[in-house]
Amino acid sequence: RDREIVDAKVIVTSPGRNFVTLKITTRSGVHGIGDATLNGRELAVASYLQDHVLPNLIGRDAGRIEDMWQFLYRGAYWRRGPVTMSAIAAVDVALWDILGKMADMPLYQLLGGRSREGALVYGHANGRDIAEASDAVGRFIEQGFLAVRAQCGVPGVKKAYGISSGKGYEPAESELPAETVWNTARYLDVVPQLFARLRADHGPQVELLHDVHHRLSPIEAARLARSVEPYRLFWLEDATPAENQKGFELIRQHSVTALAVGEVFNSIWDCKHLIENQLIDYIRTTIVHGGGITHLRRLADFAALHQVRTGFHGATDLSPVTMGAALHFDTWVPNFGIQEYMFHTDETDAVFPHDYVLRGGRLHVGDTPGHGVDIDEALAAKYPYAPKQLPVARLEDGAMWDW
Ligand code: GCO
Ligand code: MG
Repeated sequence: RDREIVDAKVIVTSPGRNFVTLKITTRSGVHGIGDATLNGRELAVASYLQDHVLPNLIGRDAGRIEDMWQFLYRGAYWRRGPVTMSAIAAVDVALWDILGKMADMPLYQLLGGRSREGALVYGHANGRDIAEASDAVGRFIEQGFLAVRAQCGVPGVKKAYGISSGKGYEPAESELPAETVWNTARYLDVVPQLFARLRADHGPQVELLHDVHHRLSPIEAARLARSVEPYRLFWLEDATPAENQKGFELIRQHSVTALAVGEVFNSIWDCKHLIENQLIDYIRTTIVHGGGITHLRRLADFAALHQVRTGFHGATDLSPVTMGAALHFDTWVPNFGIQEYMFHTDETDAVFPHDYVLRGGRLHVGDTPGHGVDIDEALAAKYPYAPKQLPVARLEDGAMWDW
C-alpha cells in the first residue's frame, strides 16, 4: 500500500533548451522522475503521457516495474515508435528511481552492482575547419578526456552537422527548421584529412570518433570507413540511414572501421538484424528513447551475445535525468563500450540537481539512492516551453536530404 501511486505529473521546462520530465509519487511520499524529451517533438510525448498514460498510473503498485512496462507496451495495442517508447521510458525510469529510494540503494546496485569504477565518455569537438577542429580536440584532451568525437566544417557547405555556431552545440535552434545545404563529395574529401591531422597533432593514444549523421549511401559510407582506417577510429557513427539494414553489409565487406548505430532506434526490434548479423560494433539506443531501463537491459544482454557493446547517445537533448540513469546502467552493464557526454548549461544543471561527476575522462555516479537526479520544480516553472525544431538538409538542387 505504501507503494501505491497517488500522483503523476508532466513537467515541461526550458532552462536553455526544452525538457519533458515525468514525476511519480507514491502514498508513502517517495517520488521518482523520468525523462521524456524528444527533441523538436516534445509536446507529442507530453500529451501521450498526460492524456493517455497518467490516468492508468494512479492506484497502481509502483513496485511492479516489469508489469507496468508490459502493460504500457502491449496494452496500448499500437507498439513502438519514438513517442510511445519515450513515454514508456519516462514511467520506467521514474519507477526504478522510486525502487532505489525505497531500497535505499543506488540504481546500479539494483541492476546487479558495479562492473567498473567510472564510465568512459567522449566529448564532441568541432571547428569550422580542420585546424579549428584539431584545436578543439586538444582542449578536450587537456581537460582529461580520453575519447573525443571530431567534426569539422566542409568547404563550400554553409552549415555542416555538428558545428557549433558559438557557445555550445545545440542544433534545434529555431522555431521553424533552419535550412542547410549538403554536399557529399566535399564531405568525403575532408573527413580523412581531418583524421590524418588529428593523429599527427594528438598522437595514437586518444580515442577518436566521428558522426556521419545518416548522410551517406551504403557505398559512400564504405568508402569513408575504408579511407579512415589508418587513423583507427573508435567508431564511425550512423554511417548510412539504418532503415535499410542490408546497407551495413556493404560497409562491412569493405572496411574494418568499427561501426555505431541506433540513436534514432526505439526498440530491440530495430536493432535485432544489425546485432545478430554482427553488422555493428556499438549500439547507441538509449534509455529515454528506447523504453527505459527495463527494455535497454534486455537489449544490452542480447547485444552481449554478439560482442556488441553499448555506446549510449548523450547529446544535450537527453536531460540530466537520462544521463544519471544511463550512467548507473553504464556502471553495471558488462558489455559497456562508451558514453556520449555533452555539457548541459548551468541553467539546466540547476533545474536538475545531480550527483554524477567527471573525473579523469570518466563519469562517476554517486551513491544517492535511485538514479541520483532530481528536479527543482519551482526553478523549472521559471523557464516556459519555447518551440524549437532541428534543422533540415537539402542537396544543392533543392531536393530534401537527411540532416
Ligand atoms: C549525437 C546526435 C545528436 C543529434 C541530436 C538530435 O550523436 O550526439 O547525432 O547530435 O543530432 O541529439 O536531437
Ligand atoms: Mg549521432
